Amino acid sequence: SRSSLSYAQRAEEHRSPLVKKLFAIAERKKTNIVLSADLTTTNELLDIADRLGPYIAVLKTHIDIVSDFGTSTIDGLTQLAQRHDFLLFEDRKFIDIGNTVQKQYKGGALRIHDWAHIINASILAGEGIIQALDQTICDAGVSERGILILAEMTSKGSLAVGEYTRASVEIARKYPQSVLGFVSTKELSSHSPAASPNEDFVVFTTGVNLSSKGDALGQQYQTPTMAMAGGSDFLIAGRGIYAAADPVTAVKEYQKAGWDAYQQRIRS
Ligand code: 6AU
Repeated sequence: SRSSLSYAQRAEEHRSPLVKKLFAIAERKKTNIVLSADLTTTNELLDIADRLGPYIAVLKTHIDIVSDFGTSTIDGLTQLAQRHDFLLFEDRKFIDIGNTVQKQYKGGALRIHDWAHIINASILAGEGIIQALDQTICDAGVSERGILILAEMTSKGSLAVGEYTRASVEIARKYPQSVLGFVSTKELSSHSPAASPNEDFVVFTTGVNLSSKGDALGQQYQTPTMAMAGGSDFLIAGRGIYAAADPVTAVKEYQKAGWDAYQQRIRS
């Protein structure tokens, strides 16, 4: 099955140039860590990206929380992504009608389409949101842009479960050009028949922490080992890494835990 294949094997078979690049980075750097860099100033964001860049595959931003956001924020991130060989994922969680999300994605103050390789979106509004983002990506003709559908959420009492999660998978299958996979707590697509025999969605799992079970505002965590055993491909961790006393030591611990669990999975 898909989860016993290596990133290198999956890179070879995958139709998406962006997924090929992502898997190649993971193999080269031996990391499946996505740093959730939820820092609120440009200096702090760029500093953590520079220090932890060598150990991560993807840097995830919430660019709208950066209080002094500007061209230097984006230029800095883009340069560091090239220097340290990682991709940029803007965690904007698009959720509106198609016409609005196209404007939020392509232009506006944040110019997300210009610099973020990966974005995420919710299907609460129906298929039209994915259609709209897919259209923007396909029309722009830039191959290195993709969407993750937010099929579940890690917060307590999340309503993104059951039929909603199943519908996320069904919609993802209709947009193979732009939908790379999911943000979810576990692998989802093997439970229902694939539209194509080559289907290979990438699973990004958030709510990952080595030492905490949650926070005071409803976040719920699992460990890297649990997430990888559940079929995750990339582990998103934020406070567990950047808020540690020594973030470099912490990111190396997450990198090792994630990589060991991955190797164990492809061996079994
Ligand atoms: O490791 P943390 O708890 O410090 O940060 C988790 C990060 C945050 C959340 O906005 C995000 O992951 N997140 C997401 C994403 C990535 O879409 C979905 C979700 O269900 N839960 C979650 O925490 O930046």
